[in-house]
Amino acid sequence: MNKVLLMGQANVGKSVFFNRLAGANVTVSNYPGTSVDFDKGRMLLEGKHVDLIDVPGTFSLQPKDRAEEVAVKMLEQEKDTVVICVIDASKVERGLYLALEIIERGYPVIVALNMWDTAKNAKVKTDVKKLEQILGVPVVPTVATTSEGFKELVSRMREAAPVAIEEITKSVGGDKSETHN
Ligand SMILES: Nc1nc2c(ncn2[C@@H]2O[C@H](COP(=O)(O)OP(=O)(O)OP(=O)(O)O)[C@@H](O)[C@H]2O)c(=O)[nH]1
Ligand SMILES: [Mg+2]
Repeated sequence: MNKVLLMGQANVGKSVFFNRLAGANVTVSNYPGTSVDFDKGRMLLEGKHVDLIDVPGTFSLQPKDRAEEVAVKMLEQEKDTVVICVIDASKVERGLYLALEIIERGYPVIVALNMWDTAKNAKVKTDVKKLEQILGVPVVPTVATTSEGFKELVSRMREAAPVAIEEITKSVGGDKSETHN
């Protein structure tokens, strides 16, 4: 794996993530043929420098504007990548749609439940372990503005691996024969 994509809806904290994870040598580029800007940097992962990209915010993988089109293209162009899918912890169900779409396409994903502080203040609780079981990918609560959870996030990126979508269907009860109580 030589690239990490930060993906998620608008305003979930992707750029704060990017600034925390990327060291120096950050460059801003135009996506070829568009006026859509994106930041690119490098992060250290298990002793190796890999590219880190702050992908434009997108609601889903069915693009509704140029920026979303770029987000989808960036994902599709990458083979050897891990996706950090950033979700607003106070609106988990909203962000899960995109996370599931990315997982369904076979990319290794790790989910960051960001703004965990805001969610906590609003008394919005998420059963993180349960969500991990359902999705089959690592889920880590984070507060990007303070770096809370970042150590765990980075150390668990190696656990991100492609998931067979049938496994998710099973875990949400789609296949009753596989349900154990
Ligand atoms: N309380 C709290 N605020 C956060 C957290 N992470 C990010 N923010 C704030 O949320 C706002 C949005 O953060 P950004 O990083 O710009 O979000 P983004 O996902 O890059 O947004 P777009 O680029 O518009 O898609 C900023 O004001 C951040 O300071 C967090 O974990 N907790
Ligand atoms: Mg941003």
